[in-house]
Amino acid sequence: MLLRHSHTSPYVRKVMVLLQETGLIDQVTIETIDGWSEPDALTAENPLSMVPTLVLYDGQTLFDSPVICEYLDRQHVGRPMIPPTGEMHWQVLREQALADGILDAAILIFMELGKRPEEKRWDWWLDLKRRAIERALDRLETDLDTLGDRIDLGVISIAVALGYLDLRGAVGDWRTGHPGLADWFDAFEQRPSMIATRPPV
Ligand SMILES: N[C@@H](CCC(=O)N[C@@H](CS)C(=O)NCC(=O)O)C(=O)O
Repeated sequence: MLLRHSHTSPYVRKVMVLLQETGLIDQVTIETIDGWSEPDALTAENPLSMVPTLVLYDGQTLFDSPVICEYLDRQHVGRPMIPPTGEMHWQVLREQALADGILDAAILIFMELGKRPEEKRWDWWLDLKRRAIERALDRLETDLDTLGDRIDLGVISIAVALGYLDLRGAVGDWRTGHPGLADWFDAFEQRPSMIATRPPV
């Protein structure tokens, strides 16, 4: 398998942490590519020109990190990262959706602040996205006791989203208002899978 990769993409990092945690990392060739420059190799595999994109042994491609993670989770024999049934199945998927939503909002903020000329900034839009992230963080702080010492796609997604907030500073200091979540993240970040996938600063 071939994974189209970027060192700073949090969606790629989610896939990479899952590959590390499941031991599948040795079965995947990692190729770094810039989706934003629409390279032919990537657009041929994924018309959206986005990373992560996974090329399978038969040449088929998968994209959107939740789809890639679900596929990969069926390729190993260890404990599933997405519990197949029951309440935890939906909890893990809900957590992934919440974490990916934080990422979507944080990336929009990053684009608005980092790429758009200052005089064209849309404050209403920025505030809307910041409030979405704040509410999501509040929810995670409230539900902290459900995170515990689990290792699955839900908590991987949450940790990757918090790591991206640190990387880009989209909402400034998120830790002070969410001390339990910050402690949980500081511990989770020490996992070898998180250390191995840290974005360059
Ligand atoms: N929903 C997608 C989001 C992927 C995504 O936004 N990737 C960004 C990098 S962080 C990208 O490749 N952007 C290139 C573009 O939008 O042209 C996923 O979960 O995989």
